[in-house]
Amino acid sequence: MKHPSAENSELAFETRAIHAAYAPHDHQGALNPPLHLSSTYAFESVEQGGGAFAGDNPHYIYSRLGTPTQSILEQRLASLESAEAALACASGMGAISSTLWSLVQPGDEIIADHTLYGCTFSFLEHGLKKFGIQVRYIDLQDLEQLASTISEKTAVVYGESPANPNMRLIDIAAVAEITAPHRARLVIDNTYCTPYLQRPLELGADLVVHSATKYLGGHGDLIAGFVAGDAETLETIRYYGLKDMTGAVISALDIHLILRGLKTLAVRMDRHCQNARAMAEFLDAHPKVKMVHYPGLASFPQYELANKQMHDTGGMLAFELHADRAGSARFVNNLQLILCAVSLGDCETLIQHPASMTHSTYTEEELAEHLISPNLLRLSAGLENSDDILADLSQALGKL
Ligand code: 4LM
Repeated sequence: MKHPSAENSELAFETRAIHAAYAPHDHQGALNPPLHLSSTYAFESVEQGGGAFAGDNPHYIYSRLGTPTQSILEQRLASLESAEAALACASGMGAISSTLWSLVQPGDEIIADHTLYGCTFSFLEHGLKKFGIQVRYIDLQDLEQLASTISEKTAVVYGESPANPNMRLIDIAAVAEITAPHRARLVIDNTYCTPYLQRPLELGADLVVHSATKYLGGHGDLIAGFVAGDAETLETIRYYGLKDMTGAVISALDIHLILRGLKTLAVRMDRHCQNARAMAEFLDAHPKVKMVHYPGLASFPQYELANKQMHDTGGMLAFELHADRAGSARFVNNLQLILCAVSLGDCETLIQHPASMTHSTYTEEELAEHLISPNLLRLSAGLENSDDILADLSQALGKL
């Protein structure tokens, strides 16, 4: 009997997250794919090796280009993101930088949304700009501004939805429609949603990038990333962006941990969403809270767009207190169960202050220009019982 992993496109998302691209019976019944701890692969002859290098035969060559276990992970990730191909990398920044190095050359422009994760902003602003790439930051919610800014010089349109940290959404299908007639490729960072909640390629994006450090790993014990899209572009990113430009190669252990994390992604995401919604509703009703940014609240300005393009409203939220920066810091310091830490998508509920932590790569002026409030706090809902999380928020708010 053939395990259905080989013909997996008919299976549901949750099933593919567990079975896609791997048949245990082809590997002595091992439920989990064996790890290949080999940096190099032996050829039977010079001719076979030369053929592998020339791309004439599919032999593994050297682990910077991929390993058998990595191929399973990449096929599984591609299946989940509805992509032809995927490339696993050593970090989210490794995936983003390998992708962008592959798509741009001096004289090109990147149009990026106003709000980006701090190191992505820094890579564009302090990295690529040094090499003659123009970066224009616009409000990707403003479709007229995009239509009047995009030109044949634009190599990439880049955004996150929801954006880290202020939760602004991009109407991916509408942006894709404007981008499609141009040479520009639309790249969406889907870290906050995971493919369980949102699939940008199905909405018309060309490439999707991820920090797999977050929900995909899910347990705060690895750093990894991936990019997915059409097979031809992915080949360029693997054999140029990653192989030659960044060398951001994922480790064997991290491949295993992501394959393990993917098996529980769907059930974890459901709980992350439930807990985030409980926190958002609790904070929204609290007199000491000025503003809550969560796509699942009816007061969220893009509530309808969230319902249209996301299957659920996610595990992340941001909020501001009726307090200054020092007061907001005191609130965080008074939390007991909720931990003050960057990163997101872990089992533990985490809180952080973007202006001084994840987004400290922006100057004070840049924070304002890029719509990031200096007093904003960001919460990543964990998997604890929501009563315990709400009790912790409540006691710390009580001390304000
Ligand atoms: C954080 N984020 O926000 P690696 N894309 C997005 C991200 O949030 C991140 C990356 C890429 C945080 C890290 C400290 C939307 C990271 C970069 O950290 O390189 O896997 O991903 O807390």
